[in-house]
Amino acid sequence: MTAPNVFQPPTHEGHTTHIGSLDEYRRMHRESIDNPEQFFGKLGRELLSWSKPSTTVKSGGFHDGDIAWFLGGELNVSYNCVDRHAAENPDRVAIIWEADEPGHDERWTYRKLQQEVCRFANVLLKFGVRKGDTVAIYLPMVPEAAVAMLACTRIGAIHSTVFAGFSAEALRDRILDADCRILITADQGKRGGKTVHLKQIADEALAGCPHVRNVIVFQRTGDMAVPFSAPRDVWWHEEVADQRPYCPPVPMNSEDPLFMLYTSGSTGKPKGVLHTQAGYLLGAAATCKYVFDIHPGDVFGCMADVGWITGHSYIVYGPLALGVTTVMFESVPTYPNASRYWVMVDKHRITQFYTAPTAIRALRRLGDEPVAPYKLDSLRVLGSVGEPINPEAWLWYHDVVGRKRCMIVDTYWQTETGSHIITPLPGVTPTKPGSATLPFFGIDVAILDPETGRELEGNDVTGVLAVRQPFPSLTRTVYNNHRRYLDTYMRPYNGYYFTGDGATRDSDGYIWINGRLDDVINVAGHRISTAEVEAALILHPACAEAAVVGVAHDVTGQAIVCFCTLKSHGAGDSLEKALIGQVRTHIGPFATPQRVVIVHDLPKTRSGKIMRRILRKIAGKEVTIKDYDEPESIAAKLGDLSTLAEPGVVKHLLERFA
Ligand code: 6R9
Repeated sequence: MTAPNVFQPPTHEGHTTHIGSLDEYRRMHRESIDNPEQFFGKLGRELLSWSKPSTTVKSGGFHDGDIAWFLGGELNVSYNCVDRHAAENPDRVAIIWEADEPGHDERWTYRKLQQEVCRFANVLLKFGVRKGDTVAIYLPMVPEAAVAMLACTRIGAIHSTVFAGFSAEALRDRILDADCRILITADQGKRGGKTVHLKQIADEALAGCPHVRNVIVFQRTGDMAVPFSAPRDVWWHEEVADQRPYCPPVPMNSEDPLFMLYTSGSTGKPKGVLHTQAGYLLGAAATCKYVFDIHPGDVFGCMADVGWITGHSYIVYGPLALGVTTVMFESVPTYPNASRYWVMVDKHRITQFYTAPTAIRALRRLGDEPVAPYKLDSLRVLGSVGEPINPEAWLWYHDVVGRKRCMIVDTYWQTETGSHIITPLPGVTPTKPGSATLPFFGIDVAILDPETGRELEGNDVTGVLAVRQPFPSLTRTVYNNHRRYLDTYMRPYNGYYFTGDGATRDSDGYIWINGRLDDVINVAGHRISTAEVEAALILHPACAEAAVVGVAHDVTGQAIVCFCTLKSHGAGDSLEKALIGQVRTHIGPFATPQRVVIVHDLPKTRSGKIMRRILRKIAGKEVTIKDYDEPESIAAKLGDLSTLAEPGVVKHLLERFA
């Protein structure tokens, strides 16, 4: 592996990574697959504290959907994430909160975190929450969001965190599906200088949730005009003031439910993906340790929101289980300007920085100047998550942010997997921009032929990404719908966990994620990944972002349609032609797009994922500007738009595509 596009893992003076070489990784990986009982039994003893050791390490399987890890064992997640560190290092900083207002931050020690978690756990008990009850959390990015989650785990309640960008309707559906009786929210949220009216939205949602007994309201802004109806509504600060700062952690069985998190499938209503105690926590802690090479004293900066799985595993559970400092960032990368991240990295001496390709591309679009003045010398590892990262963005991250001295970890995983499953490791994996590289411990990757389901052996193969054997942090069920769990993940390819993504194993055995299977376009028998076309488009100096979809075509089966945003405004036929040429030269004439449409904005979820479903329908002319005046027809044709960050983008796209 000496090709120019391969980057050897960097070394840092005076620092030794947990794993020292690719050979060592290969040995450990082999053992984790051949002897998972021994491998994970040992890891579970090393990384977690148990009130009762388990009697078996691994049981059950994909076929019956009865996977279980560490049966017979007992532990408490909040004890693991808080108490044991508070006992050893009470003054160590657990959470750095970087508020929306530039220059405002708070540092919470493990001692303080323990007291606040205990006080709030006692509040939950006061309001009748018991082991096994479900609690809805609809909070902005404040430390109290972590406190609420950890307090639930302390008493064995199951939390269902709903991202604070979701609408009232989406919140209502999730509260109803999980049958939550308690909602924890805030008066308002702050994001990029704007106010989010959380309590008002929550009230709207609750109009349809007669079973919710109490709403615990955290005061973020203190705006007196916020609606409040006692006795249902109570103030967080008033309630905790009356509580004792200690609450005994309830020992939980390894397979008791820990939390659920709703995620949308390609069709139908969102599913409540359920995770359990020990396996999930072990996955989060182990990946945090090895993928980010976390060592004591590190300051871990994950820029996700706690409302998504990335926030659960890599803001709250993973870093806190390891007893390091985690950063909670309330703002957006461009507020008050495009240097916000870098100011923060230098200020808090962040050692691992973790964000999404969409943010990297947005910042890259604004040039190198906002990054240049900052030292960024505390950084060792830069992570990427959520979607395939195109090589252009990867290289910018590596060169301009990482100054060519940081490891880039392109971490592939899902809400369902709970923690990383394919990713490079610092000190170990030579990286190739755009490849998630190699499987994590315990992940037995298979690439299947989509039609026959047969395994494609060897290298240089493309197919369906699946996993051959259970691993600790995999979801155990869809809340109240085990049938859907089996149908979605276990039945499509019998004996495998089906990821829903396509992947290629290249000639070196490296995995490249080709995106969701429905994003792979087949043009005249050639399978073309939308990600590949997008990566080609973005290489054009004028192109900022690209989203590519397949539309039905009479002759070739499917054809490629591209939506592009530009770095600076301007359009014209010549540029569209140049972008088409770009794809022809970078992939080949068979990948020539039928059309390139220049747009101001792409439809994205609030977590930054491009909603190709919408583009596919617009490009396929399933919906046109004529439909726009009939909201019902738009909804019927485009499906659920509740996760769309900027609803106005739909009209713009329809106009551009007319
Ligand atoms: C963690 C998270 C999961 C889907 C997944 C895949 C895409 C995530 C990726 C990636 C390529 C990566 N995805 N990470 N694709 N490279 N490094 O994002 O969970 O929101 O459930 O999304 O995201 O398509 O199937 P989730």
